[in-house]
Amino acid sequence: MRYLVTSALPYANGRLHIGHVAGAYLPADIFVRWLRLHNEDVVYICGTDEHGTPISISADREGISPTEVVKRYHHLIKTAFDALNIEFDNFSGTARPVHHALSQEFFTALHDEGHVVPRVTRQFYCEHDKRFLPDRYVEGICPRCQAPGARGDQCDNCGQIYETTTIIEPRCKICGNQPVIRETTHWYLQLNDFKDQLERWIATKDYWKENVRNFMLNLLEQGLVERPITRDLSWGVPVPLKEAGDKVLYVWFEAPVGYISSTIEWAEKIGEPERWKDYWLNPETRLVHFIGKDNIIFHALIWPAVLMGQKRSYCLPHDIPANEFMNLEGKKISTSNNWAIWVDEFAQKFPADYLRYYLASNAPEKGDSDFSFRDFQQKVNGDLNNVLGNLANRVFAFSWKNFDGKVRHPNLGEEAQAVLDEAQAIFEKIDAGYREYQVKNNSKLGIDIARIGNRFFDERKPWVQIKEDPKQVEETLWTCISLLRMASVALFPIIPGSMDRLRRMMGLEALQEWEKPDFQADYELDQPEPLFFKLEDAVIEAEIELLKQGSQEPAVKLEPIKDTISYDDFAKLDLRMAKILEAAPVKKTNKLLHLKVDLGDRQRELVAGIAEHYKPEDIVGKQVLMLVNLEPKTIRGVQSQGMILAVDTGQGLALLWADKPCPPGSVVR
Ligand code: B3M
Ligand code: ZN
Repeated sequence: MRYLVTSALPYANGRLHIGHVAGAYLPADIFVRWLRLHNEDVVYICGTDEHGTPISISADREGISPTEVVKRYHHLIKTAFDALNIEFDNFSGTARPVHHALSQEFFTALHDEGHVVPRVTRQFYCEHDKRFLPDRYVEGICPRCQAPGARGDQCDNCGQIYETTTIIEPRCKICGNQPVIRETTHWYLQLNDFKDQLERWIATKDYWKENVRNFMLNLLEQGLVERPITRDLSWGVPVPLKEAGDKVLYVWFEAPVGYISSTIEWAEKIGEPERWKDYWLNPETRLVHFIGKDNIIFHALIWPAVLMGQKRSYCLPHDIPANEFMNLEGKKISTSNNWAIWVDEFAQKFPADYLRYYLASNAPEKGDSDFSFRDFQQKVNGDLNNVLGNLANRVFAFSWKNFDGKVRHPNLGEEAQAVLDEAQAIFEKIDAGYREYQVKNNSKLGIDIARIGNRFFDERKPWVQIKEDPKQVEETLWTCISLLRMASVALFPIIPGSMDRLRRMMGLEALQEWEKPDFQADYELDQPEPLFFKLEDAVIEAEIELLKQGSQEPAVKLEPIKDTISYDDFAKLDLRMAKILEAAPVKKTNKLLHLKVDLGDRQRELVAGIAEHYKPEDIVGKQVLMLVNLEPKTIRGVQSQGMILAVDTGQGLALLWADKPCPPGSVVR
């Protein structure tokens, strides 16, 4: 079988957190590893989503260009995937030329056939910022489910997309003002043109996950409305029409095309530039899109329609395993509130397989799941250490001690045979489970195989039997090693690194294909080393503390920008560098410092509300920015002649220094 597997393209505007990984990446990587073990022909594709308002808003916020945002986060995201051993065949980005060209071709094909038509439409416009406000530039209340915080193009709460202008209590994300509605022209995809084809196609998808199928059936029932696929933005793929001016393609129109452009890039990299066609232009290819539930509508409805409207016949999605979300310690993961665990950071502290195992055993397959550090500790200590690691340790130690690491295939008695049969039945279930993306159940079943081994070991008591019946002990050890070997195959897609090591310790070759249980082998063991180590309470407590602290850094509350002033207004401010000569607390308050400053030609005294943030001895001798022509005011009996300036960071005040020494009194312009 030929497979093309994709994971949703993460926006290149932030770091990767565990929620992303649990939904769209780890399950895909596990599936792909399992396919490869079965010698299936599979290409696993991803890349960063580098356009759209998520990127341009981040760029505005960080004061850098979209290109810089994309470069920074593409790199960080890729590093995080590497750290977790998520192995794509290609990891591209949608700002690359090959993607631009292909996306435009996609648009043109639809346009040529009349599936895309221009419409004069009403759109939010911010009079303050003098621009149209696409998608995430507007926020308000969802017109469908009434949830607050709904974005212009989609509501996070109900997953619905809607006509932006129907959003309730809209606000401009840049300045906080209420936008007005203006007319502009956009190009609309005529989804209805594909209605029959979509319905026939969906009818063949009875094997889809229920959440995805129901979502689709529901949409088809509601009726397909035309969707605008162009935007007023300066960052994106230009619309390939003269009359479109400098509008760009809607990010959700072109991002899925990234699956193809990334495959083209892959084909070029391996030196077979035509190879991508073997996958994408082959109706037999099983195209599998791993995504989060908020992406269903784009992958299961709009993207297939876009593919149907092309001149070439592309394969359509075979399956769309969409996962639910993962929460963190009972709360929704939120990057803006810093309530998140960053994968790159986490992978520096813990082995990748711990996270892979935990996320797999807790995968949000049917409903949302929760990451909790206690539970993480318990799964690592309980399952990996106490069950799997323990079986390996005791069997290896015992075999070395008594048999010099050589365990020969015995004449199997009934008891041992029954144990092997029991494990083999589980092993086969696991194999079948991977085909259905059953990551969660398979992690449990894989550990169950080792559990059977521990039970058998305990029953047989080889530490007693070694004196009375060494033959039986050999049988016990061989049986347990056979179980470990089964586990090393069964769990390989989930925790490949540890299972590689386990096989090395068993004197086996690295796993190349899905190995059926071997009940004939003799073993010459390698020196054992612990497979896993325990997570101590102190380590876990420190992590919990860190998470809580991090989230207490309040995200800076941005205030609306004040009304425009003229240069003359600005020029009225007399700003200078002032050198602090003396500083002392003002009596009976803990907020104020009494300062004496040098302005070159004169000295001044003033009261500054910085005592909670700076100690007198830390600022004496420093030069700070000061407004010197503010009208004097008496504060706590001191005449304050001016004001020193500081940044309100949300967590305190930061004084402003110059980055070169400057004579006291130097003017700021
Ligand atoms: N970047 C949305 C997201 O990260 C989007 C996925 C694109 S897949 C083609 O949720
Ligand atoms: Zn605005």
